[in-house]
Amino acid sequence: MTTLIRRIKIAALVCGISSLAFSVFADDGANSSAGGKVSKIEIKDFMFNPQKITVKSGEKITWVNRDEEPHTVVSVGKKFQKSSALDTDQEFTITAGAPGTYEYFCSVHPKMTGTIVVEK
Ligand SMILES: [Cu+2]
Repeated sequence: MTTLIRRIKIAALVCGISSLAFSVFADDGANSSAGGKVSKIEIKDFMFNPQKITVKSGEKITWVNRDEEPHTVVSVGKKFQKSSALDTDQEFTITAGAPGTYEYFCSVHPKMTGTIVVEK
């Protein structure tokens, strides 16, 4: 019961957020200089793993959903492009942009949070 109510509330939240996704992250000269390094974050058991990662600007970050439940990756403050709802084994990739600390969460399960630290 409570889960259902939570989902309805979250659905409303997602609708509010969904329209204006813009990207501070992409557009950084096609990231070729970083040597194509990709950091992977697994989504499993309703957690982002690792929950905190440090990458260099220009590197790629890929999330993959290993749960049976759909999850999303949404930047706090819309600092980078949000994912669609990721089904099982579906991936989402961004390119790290300006140095800084970026918090994100799953809009379906807002208690799921993670942090990306981008270094120069
Ligand atoms: Cu989730």
